Amino acid sequence: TTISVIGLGYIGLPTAAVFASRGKKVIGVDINSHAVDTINRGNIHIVEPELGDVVREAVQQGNLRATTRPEAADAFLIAVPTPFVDDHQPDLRYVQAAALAIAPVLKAGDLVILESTSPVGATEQMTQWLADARPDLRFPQPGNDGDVFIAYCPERVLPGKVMIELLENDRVIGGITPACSARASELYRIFLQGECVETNARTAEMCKLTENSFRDVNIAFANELSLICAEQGIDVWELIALANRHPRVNILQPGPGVGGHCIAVDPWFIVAQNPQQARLIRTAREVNDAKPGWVLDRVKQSLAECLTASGKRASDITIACFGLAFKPNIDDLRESPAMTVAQRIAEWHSGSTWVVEPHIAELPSRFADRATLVATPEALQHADILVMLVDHAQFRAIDGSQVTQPWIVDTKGVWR
Ligand code: SAJ
Repeated sequence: TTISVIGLGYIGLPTAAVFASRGKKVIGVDINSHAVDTINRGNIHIVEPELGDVVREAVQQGNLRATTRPEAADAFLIAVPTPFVDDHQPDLRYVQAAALAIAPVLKAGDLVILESTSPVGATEQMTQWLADARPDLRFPQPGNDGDVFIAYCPERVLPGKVMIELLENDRVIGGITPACSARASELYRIFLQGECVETNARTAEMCKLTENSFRDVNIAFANELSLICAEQGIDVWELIALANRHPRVNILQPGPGVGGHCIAVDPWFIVAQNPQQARLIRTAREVNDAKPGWVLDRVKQSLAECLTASGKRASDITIACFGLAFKPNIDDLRESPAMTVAQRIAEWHSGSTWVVEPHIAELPSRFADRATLVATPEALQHADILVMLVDHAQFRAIDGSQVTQPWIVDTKGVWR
């Protein structure tokens, strides 16, 4: 079996590497020639623990090879981005491009799997694009098998734990027909330690969106509580810890907002397709998206109090932001609410803005010269206002006696 993985990003590359590590011949395809060259040298262009070793070995053993042009294979896995456009409508252009790219090399008996997070119906749509490009082949439809097998099998791995979760998580397998599901399960069993659970394509598409919407709604609940508690003078972290002692209550943690590439995006796919019904899901998105603005307002309020108490001018005040990543203990700054807050502070504040982010060596260029990257001790000693944005383990380990500032905006409950 030769397996082709289209899209060598955060999902496609680990998946390709794991198949190759099981002795399968894997052809990775990506339009980014820098990524292709990097992989062919045995290196990786993304950050994920343990991925580098698996890729290096797979390339050295000749099982993994990358290219910019699709070649014939027995199974094709599509793992390309599915962003949304301005009005939150899902954008399937990369899926379409991938389908059109593999269509010329498809043959009877091949398996095509879509892994990208997709709106309901996307796999049927992809099948149609393939069918239009290859009128000589019969494609499956619900109730009817074809010459080619097609399924939707979403990834569910957690960034930072991809190499473990890829093997261990159960896999939802949504074939266009049961025969398609069976073929897809057979493929994943090459490496999967979790279970393959078969269903149809539409249910599998909705399942992926549901998982991330569930998390978004639950984080929104925690974030809304944090606003309510601030009004009521209640410590939200103590409140949540107490409520969670109830055997059927399990509230998540508030923070500066929701980031990453999935949880802040996927619920919109449901909203876009079901604007009348998806009221709670939409509101959760709005609650989470509003949180960085609320944090900024708290910082402004702290500054006002600090000025009154100290008699200093705003231009003499240093605000230190702790953390930029989109969640703790990673270096990924993309779609990070902490980044949004820090950047907006830097743009608005006339004094110094400092950023403490132990996972990066320099500040992203979008800060221009408006902020400075400093180390934890310097910020703790010399900043006037502290803003805790990401609860990295390093920050949790800070001894409370070192934190003497009266003005603290703590979005993660580290310094309460
Ligand atoms: N967050 C909170 N409070 C919490 C938990 C998370 O504010 O209690 C924030 C994080 O700080 C971060 C955001 O939510 O900004 C998302 O982080 P996350 O750890 O919840 O999720 P991701 O985006 O890293 O990965 C999610 C996972 N989905 C679920 O847990 C349902 C992962 O399994 C998916 O594979 C991934 O999305 C994806 O690719 O869809």
